[in-house]
Amino acid sequence: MHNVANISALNHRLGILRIAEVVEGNGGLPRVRVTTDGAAGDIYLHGAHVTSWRPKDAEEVLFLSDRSRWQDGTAIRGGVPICFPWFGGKADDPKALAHGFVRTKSWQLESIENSGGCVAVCMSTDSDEVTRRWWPADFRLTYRASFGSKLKLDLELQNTGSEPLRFEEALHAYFRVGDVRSALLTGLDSVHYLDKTDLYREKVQHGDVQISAETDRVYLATQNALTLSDSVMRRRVSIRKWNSLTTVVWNPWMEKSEAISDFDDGGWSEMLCVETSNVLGYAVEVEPGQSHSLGVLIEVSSF
Ligand code: TA6
Repeated sequence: MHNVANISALNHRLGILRIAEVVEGNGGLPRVRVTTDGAAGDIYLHGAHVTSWRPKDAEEVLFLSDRSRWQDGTAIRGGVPICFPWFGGKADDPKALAHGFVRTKSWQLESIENSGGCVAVCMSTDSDEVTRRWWPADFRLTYRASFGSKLKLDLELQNTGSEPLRFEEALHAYFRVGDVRSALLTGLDSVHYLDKTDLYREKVQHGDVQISAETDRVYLATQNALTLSDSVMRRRVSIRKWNSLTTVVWNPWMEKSEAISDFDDGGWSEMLCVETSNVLGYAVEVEPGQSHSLGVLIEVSSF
């Protein structure tokens, strides 16, 4: 389906010479590769999945597993998977794909625009007979990833049907860190969370989040901006979000990551997921003809 001729036709139609090219990525999957004076980045049509972002003079910001699979029907391990229309398992169907069906689907490349060195790549996907088998809804999703000195990700859902829609969503970002054991996530002090490693018990965060064991938490009713401080890479990653009422923080730690076949050895210590989301009781409702957008702005500074 993704043959070289199609990739080169897409590049001919939408690529921007020396700035954004559609190329064959891992597994032969089409990828938009952005290279400007200010930043470099990659986004796959498979899942509209951002796998890399490197602002000028900075190291890679996103974690990507060396053992990721690159094939239709499977999610890429790392980068920024898009979870929709459910998060985790589907409550009423244990056979449904975890985190929904759009991260394993091929999206349409709509446009690539360069504005002052910031390159915005826009992709979309619509409901079809396959998605309706899992979720009987009519929708259009549009995703705009802007690669520049900041990374801006914006996911818009349009309800194209005649019934109200209720869904969960997440930009499940895997941040690369030097050593998660010495990373600090600031901005969630006093926020209540559900601890998925402890039967979803509700707890309260005291101070910064420090990772010293498997961590899988849904922070509730929070729109707070966050800072991920990394004393090994000597940098701070600022994470500002909008239209999002939950933040998920995940690190599988050693044992759990060993059980995940596409996670590389030791990868758990080099990543932390901080996920802009609306999940569980904070699922979003959208009336027919209406839309909703969820977004995050990521910035890096060194120290
Ligand atoms: O965001 C945290 C989480 O829901 C965890 O519970 C964990 O399973 C993770 O996502 C990864 O899910 P995946 O389906 O990509 O293996």
